Order: sequence, then C-alpha cells, then structure tokens
Amino acid sequence: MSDKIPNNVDLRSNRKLQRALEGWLPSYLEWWNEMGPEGFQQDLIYLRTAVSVDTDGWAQFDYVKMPDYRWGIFLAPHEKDRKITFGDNMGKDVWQEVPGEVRKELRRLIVTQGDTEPASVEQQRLLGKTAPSLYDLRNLFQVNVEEGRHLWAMVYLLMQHFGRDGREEAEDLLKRTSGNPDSPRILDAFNKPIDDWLAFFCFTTFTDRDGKFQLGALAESAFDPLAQTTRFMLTEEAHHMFVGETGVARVIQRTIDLMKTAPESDVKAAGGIPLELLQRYVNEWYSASLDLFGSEDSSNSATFFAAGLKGRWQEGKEGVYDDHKALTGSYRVEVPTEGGGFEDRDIPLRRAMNLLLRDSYVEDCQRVIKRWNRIFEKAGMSERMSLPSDKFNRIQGLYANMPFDLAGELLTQSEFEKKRDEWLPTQADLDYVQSLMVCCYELGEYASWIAPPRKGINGREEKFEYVKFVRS
Ligand code: BYC
Ligand code: FE
Ligand code: FE
Repeated sequence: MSDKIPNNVDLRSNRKLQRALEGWLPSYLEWWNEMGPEGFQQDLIYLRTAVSVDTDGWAQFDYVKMPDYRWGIFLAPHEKDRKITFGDNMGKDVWQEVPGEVRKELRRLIVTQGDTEPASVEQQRLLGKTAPSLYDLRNLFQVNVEEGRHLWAMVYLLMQHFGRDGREEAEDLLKRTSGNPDSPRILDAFNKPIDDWLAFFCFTTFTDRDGKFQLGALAESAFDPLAQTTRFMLTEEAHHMFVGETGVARVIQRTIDLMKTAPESDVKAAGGIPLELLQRYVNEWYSASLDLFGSEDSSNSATFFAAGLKGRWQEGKEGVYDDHKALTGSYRVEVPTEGGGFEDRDIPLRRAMNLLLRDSYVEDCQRVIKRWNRIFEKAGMSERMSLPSDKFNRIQGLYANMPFDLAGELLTQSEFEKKRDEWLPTQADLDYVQSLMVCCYELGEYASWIAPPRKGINGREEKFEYVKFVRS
C-alpha cells in the first residue's frame, strides 16, 4: 500500500501520515494535470527518478509518463547525535519535533519554500510546445517533476509535524497560483511570466540558484527533519542549475558562431539571439532573484538565526565561520536618505543574515558569469557578460523602486526611463524571442538560436529519443 508513495520515512508504519498524504495525492494529481506541463501528459519521457537516496537509487533513468512519475518522500540519511551548530541553542541536540515557541516561524519558512516549487511548474507550463529540441524538452520535464517532488517534501513536513493547520497549508499550496491577481504565489519572482526558453534558462540559472542557497540555509536547521529533507533536495537542484547555465552557454555559443558566419554578422537575420538582448534578460532575472533574499536589514532573519531555524551558507562546515553566535559584529550598507543621498549604516550581524546568504549567492553567480565568459575568450572575442549592481531594478529591500543604473549609481527617474530599454528586456525583445520559439522535435536537431549540448543526458548518444510522443 505505502508503495503508492515511494519513501524512506517508513510510511507503512505511520498510518496517520500515510492517510494524510494519500488523501492529498488526488488534489496534487489534479493540480498537476491542470497546472503542470500542458499537452505532454501521455508521452514517454526519459526521466531520472529517485527511488531511494543511496548512490544507485536516486538516479534511475527510464521512460515514464509524467503523471506516473513516482513522486515521493526522501530524506537524506539521519546523522546520529547531530547538534545545533549556530544561534542561541548552539551545542544542544537538534530537534526531532517542532518546539512550540518557534512553530509559527518554522511553518512560515516551510510554506514559503513549498510555495515556490509548484509556482515554478505553473510558470513553465506552456514551454514544452516550443522546445528547441527533444533534449531540452526532456530537461524541462525533469525539472518540473522534481519541483513537484520538492512540493511533496515540504508537504510531508507540514503533515507530519504541524497537525491540522499543516494539512490546511498543504491544500492551500495547491490553491495559490503563479501570477493570479486574487491569490498569487508568495514571492515576487514566482509570479513573473516565463514565456520563452531564454527566460527559462535565466530562471534556472539565477532563481533555482536562490533555491540552492535557501535550501542550503535550511539544511543547517536545528529542526532535523527540515535539514534532512532539504539536503536531499539539494542533490536535485544541481541539475536544474546545470540546465540553466548550459542553456545560456549554448545560446552564447550559437550567437558567437553566427557572428562569425552569418552574412554581415547579422545574428538576428540568421535567427540567433543578440548578446545585448541576452544581457538584458540576465539583468532582469538576476535582479528579481536578489529580491528573493528579502531585505538587507531584516529582523525576521535575526529571529530565524537566533532560534537556529536558518543558518548561513555552510554554517556547520568546519573552518568556514569562527563565530556561530553572531552576537557581535555588523555589516555596513549604504542606506538611501530622504534628501536623495546615502548614509552608511552598520546592521547588527544577525539582522544581516539575508545579506550574508545573498553574498554567497552572488559569488556563485559570478563564477557562472566567468564560465560563460570563457566561451568568448576561447572564440577570441572581446565581448563579455556581466552582473548588474545589487541596487539595480530591485523591488525588495533598501533599494526597492529606486532608479539605479547597472553600476549602482542613482539616477533621476527620467534619466532612468531614457536608459531603461538598454538595460531591461523591451517588448520588442520579448516579441523577437517569441518569434524564435518554434518547436524542434527532430531527433538530434536544434532550433536556430541554440547550439547542441556537449553531451547527452546519462551518456546518451546524439540522436537519442528523449521523448517518445504517444499520439492517439
Ligand atoms: N517577494 O525581513 P524580510 C526555490 C516579504 S527558491 C515577496 O525582508 P524575510 C526554487 C517577507 O516575506 C528558494 N515578499 O524578509 C527556485 C516579509 O513579509 P511579512 C525559496 C517578500 O522574512 C526555482 C517582508 O517582505 N525558499 O526553492 O527575511 C524553482 C519583509 O521581510 C520577498 C525560500 O525563500 C519577495 N521577494 O524573508 C523552484 C526560503 N522578500 O513577514 C524553487 C524560505 C521578502 O512582512 N523563506 N518578502 O509578511 C525565507 O527564508 C524568507 O521568508 C525569505 C526572506 C528568504 C523569503
Ligand atoms: Fe525546488
Ligand atoms: Fe529547482
């Protein structure tokens, strides 16, 4: 019976939880069929499915119809005698149950995390119709089913540890929908449309990477079940970021090829994506992803850290931080003043936890940019990609809704408006990219705007049939 829901949490001997999850399963499938990838539910997709968490179990490849994908509950192996590594409770045993005094905060963190997972599936639901290849189509669906499983992971925590209100939250996670004006998803970036594959690759590069760092911070949690679930989710996240980073890299490669070979180096006439346009997409998705870290100065983040709910990146790893209490020290930021100037403010370290986590994220993004820029170097070209300032195009935090340029200089609103179209995607950009979005489902072929991948998934050959269409 319990095999309905693959798991390593001994669901069979936890009847109450099993019943709750089996009760939720039909709502989930209904959501998947309505809000999941449109038009491909009967097709056979070459997917990786986790059947256990050990090395051979978590990456089994086979053809699966998406609705039959075995969504389940997997926790990373239990670490014996784990201790809390930071905050006020440092050194004490981690918790197996939710302490009453942090119940509300923990629930909120889990719900916020859980909300992003189905949101991303909703955002991406029409992309299959315009996939640039079967390889890419398969990668999209792999990401989608795993985000579905990440929702399961958070729903497991809610149902196992939060009783009746946990069950209600689990239902609500299927009721809010991305971009819905009446009941939107919780965080901004998850209400933005992802209408083309360039946006998808930018999202999986920058927004899934926020996932990496947020999950990493929750993997340090004193609430052990949360740490264990998020640690396993992180193993899947790597593939999502791979899809994004290599997707953009293949766009860059293709554009470089066209710059060299197309008549008059006219990339657009040859059906490619100009680099300035790509840079505008990067500017947009990177800045939207910075917003996901919340405010630079945040009392919530201080509470989460003090209680041991959410740590810094690699908080528990030896040699990374000397001080795990963060009761002294501060973080200096430039705060805009009424008169249009700035003043320095020293934020007590605990209130700067969002910012510290974001710094780790930014470093990681810079490494991505470096790798993309190596493609130009190799091709002997002087063009480069870059990241905008953390002040640019923000809608959360200290710099929200202020007209900064890419370098972080404050402009007047009208100066900003004049330059906006150089920095952020224009309607013409979106229309142009949309015009390139025609599906390419021939074996081993790729749309005009993207280069083939270096190698196949799971070592598969160039002309591998990643998706078998079953048409009635
Ligand atoms: N949009 O102290 P503040 C992923 C709210 S991605 C809208 O600044 P705090 C994935 C905030 O809730 C990882 N609202 O921030 C990727 C608060 O509201 P209240 C997702 C926002 O509390 C791709 C107020 O502003 N995981 O997994 O420290 C595909 C001021 O609060 C935003 C997590 O986020 C925003 N961007 O919150 C699939 C981890 N930013 O209390 C999946 C869980 C802030 O005034 N969440 N607000 O009503 C958290 O750790 C924290 O809630 C936040 C920051 C990181 C979101
Ligand atoms: Fe996820
Ligand atoms: Fe992801």
